Amino acid sequence: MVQTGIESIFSDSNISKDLKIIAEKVIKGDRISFEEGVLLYEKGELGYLGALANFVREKKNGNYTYFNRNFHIEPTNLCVFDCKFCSYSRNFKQKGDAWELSEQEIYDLVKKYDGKPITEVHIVGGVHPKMGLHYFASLIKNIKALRPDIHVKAFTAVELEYMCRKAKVSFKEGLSILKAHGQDSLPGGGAEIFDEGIRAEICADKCSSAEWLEIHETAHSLGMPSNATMLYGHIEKFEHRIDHMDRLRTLQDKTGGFNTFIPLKFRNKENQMSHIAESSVIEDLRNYAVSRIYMDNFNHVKAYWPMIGRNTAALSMAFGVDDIDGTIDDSTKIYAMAGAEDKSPSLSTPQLVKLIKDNGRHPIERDTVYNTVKDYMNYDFEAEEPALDSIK
Ligand code: V47
Ligand code: SF4
Repeated sequence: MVQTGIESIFSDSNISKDLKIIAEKVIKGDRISFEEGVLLYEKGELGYLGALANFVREKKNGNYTYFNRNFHIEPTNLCVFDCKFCSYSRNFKQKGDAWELSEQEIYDLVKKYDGKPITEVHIVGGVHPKMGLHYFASLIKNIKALRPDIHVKAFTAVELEYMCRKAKVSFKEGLSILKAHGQDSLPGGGAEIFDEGIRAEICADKCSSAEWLEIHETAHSLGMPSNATMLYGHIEKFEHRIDHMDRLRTLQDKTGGFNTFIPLKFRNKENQMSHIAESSVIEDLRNYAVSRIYMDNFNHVKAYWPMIGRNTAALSMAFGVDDIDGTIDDSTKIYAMAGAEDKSPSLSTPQLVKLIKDNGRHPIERDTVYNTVKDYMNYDFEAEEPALDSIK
């Protein structure tokens, strides 16, 4: 296993004493404190952060970079909430270009993947008062009847809080109903930034940070794993990012139920925060690295390539990232509408494998919970899987 650049941290005389102490701790496998996390953001330059994050990444995941074969269903973009950063939702007064898929349209979408070796469906959307807990429970049951082999990763904590409140059930009851109908896990959305002051400014009316954490804790207690995201690069400060990660790290100590941490770069097109400049690619890479170093009890850090583009995703593999998500069909609109690099986010498996190999990493197709589905290091696509990803 190659651990590039780690010695340079100690030999470089330009590196301050406090950063050397942090590096020593990380190399020994000790946890860094809140203050040390903030210091990494304030003082850690790109080379230092990359070397340290790559050390952690290779210790946890070797040279592997994971991806999965999934597709997205977004039942609607109508939403009762008004997050200032959201380019995707439409409200009920000005429906404009809003969509509401019928049940049949959703099943037709699932059938499009008949015979395709997809392992996961990711279902999220706007929060629609007519699409409640029992509607979604039966929808999931029917999707599972069409594709019993598929893992259903569905509903952000924001959607779940609303569904449970409307159905007048506790989070535990609501999640148990969804689980009994076939929901396997939760995606990481809706977390944004946990700091209550920032949350009040960017997404005042949706579930609170405490509710987000309670829903994920409850899901873990029921045997439903989940992911966690962090929306960064808007009005938050470094200490808010560390506070966010710290609350997740504490919950992960308690439950161990998180699969992966996903930093999401704020994109500024067509939303109420368009006046805020986007973070630079360098800041994105620094942020992946600090996340990898701070989140010592998360096994994986994911770069969501449809959001940051394939070039930054490729670079991120040297800054702590070991997962670049999946071969996502172009039904994912949330980022295209917010100004993401990849307007039609679809990479075939051979393209994704090439991206990973060209960056010196070992491509592994995983399922949602990181079991290996296939090792692609020495795979010959032409000989073995002709036109695997062509979905018409
Ligand atoms: O919570 C919305 C973000 C999230 C913008 O769990 C924006 O595998 C940037 O959580 N700029 C939803 N981000 C998507 C999500 C997700 C994505 C991929 C994988 C997984 C997973 C989860 O999208 C929202 C919000 O944080 N978002 N608008 C924007 N303008
Ligand atoms: Fe609705 Fe989610 Fe957009 Fe917020 S981020 S407005 S909850 S769709």
